[in-house]
Amino acid sequence: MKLYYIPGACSLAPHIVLHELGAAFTTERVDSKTHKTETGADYYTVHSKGYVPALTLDGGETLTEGPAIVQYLADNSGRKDLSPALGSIERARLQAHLNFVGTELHKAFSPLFKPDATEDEKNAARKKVNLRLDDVEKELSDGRQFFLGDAFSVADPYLFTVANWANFTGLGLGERPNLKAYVARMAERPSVRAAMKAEGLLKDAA
Ligand SMILES: N[C@@H](CCC(=O)N[C@@H](CS)C(=O)NCC(=O)O)C(=O)O
Repeated sequence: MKLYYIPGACSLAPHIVLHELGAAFTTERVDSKTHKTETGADYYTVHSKGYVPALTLDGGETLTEGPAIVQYLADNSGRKDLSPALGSIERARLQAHLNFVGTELHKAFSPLFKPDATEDEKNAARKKVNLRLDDVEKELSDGRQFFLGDAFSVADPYLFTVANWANFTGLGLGERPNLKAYVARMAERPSVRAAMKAEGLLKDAA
């Protein structure tokens, strides 16, 4: 398998899942400005929409859309603990959490990464992100260790990746003790450290 990624972008989530699974995979970095990959290939030939992540499977098929990729990886791994059984209420909750991160939190951040966004657009984005981070804080306030409850699932790499953007956009995680502790805990997880190190995000890591 080959994962196409931009360092620190939402592609970090499937990258973490691949490490979590101990899967055999390679990576290819994509330049977000030129849409060329590190080998000089035109990324649009991999993913017609030009954004990451994309995962090319060993058989040559390419999967896109982060939530679909992490679900596929979980379903096709030997690890039954990363995603609840098909048809269960817990499975629907996993889908709800992946969708929440994708459509409510991830996309709320987008203007903060756009060089041409106006200050008004950025302020509106900060307001929306704060609202959604508050939602996550409330959900974590029952003492759960992971996004779905007491067990790590493929929703965690996605929530960690996106929530952590607050630390890179000057927004910060604010007065949200549960979310701060969650992000700190996830940042110490070996799969998270391995993926972040591979993307050059842990400069001082050995
Ligand atoms: N709906 C897509 C969104 C992916 C997305 O927003 N990717 C961003 C990075 S987080 C990207 O590649 N931006 C660069 C570009 O659009 O050229 C998914 O969930 O996979």
